Amino acid sequence: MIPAHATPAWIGLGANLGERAAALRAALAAIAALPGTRVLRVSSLYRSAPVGAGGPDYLNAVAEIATTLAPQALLEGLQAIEQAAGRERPYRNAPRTLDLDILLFGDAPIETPTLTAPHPRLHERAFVLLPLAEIAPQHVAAEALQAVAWQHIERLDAAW
Ligand code: PH2
Ligand code: MG
Ligand code: MG
Repeated sequence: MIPAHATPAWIGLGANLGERAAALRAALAAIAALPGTRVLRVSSLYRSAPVGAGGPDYLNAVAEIATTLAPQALLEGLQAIEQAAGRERPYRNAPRTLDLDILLFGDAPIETPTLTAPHPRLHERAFVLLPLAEIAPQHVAAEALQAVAWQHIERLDAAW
């Protein structure tokens, strides 16, 4: 049971190395297993070329969770899941087996040395905005979608 004081949050999932869909599936299960955390909704899978980086195409999705964890504890839980998936960080925006980003955490903005929410690049990226709009249209303005409409991205029909 997740109590009423749980905070809604939206997590961006991405991978462009290895068995991408399997990694995202495993990540969802691991997120659901974090203390005090439930996965409420999950978008479709989306495929796109890396934005601002090189390497193979990404698979991306967005999940809505409810959690009693504090933002920093959630961040550390997500980073542990990335590590367990073999995430390496040789340089900025390097291809990765798994990337889990806190996009939104509750209503109030968060600004700490380790975490900024809403995610600072949320509105620049179709690979975040499209899956987010699918499960949380209240958080995505039509103008934001129009601004990224030039970015090539494909929603996969395949089930998770
Ligand atoms: N993540 C990045 C950089 N570029 N491009 C796509 N298509 N999908 C991503 O998840 C992504 C990216 C840094 O986190
Ligand atoms: Mg990212
Ligand atoms: Mg990240």
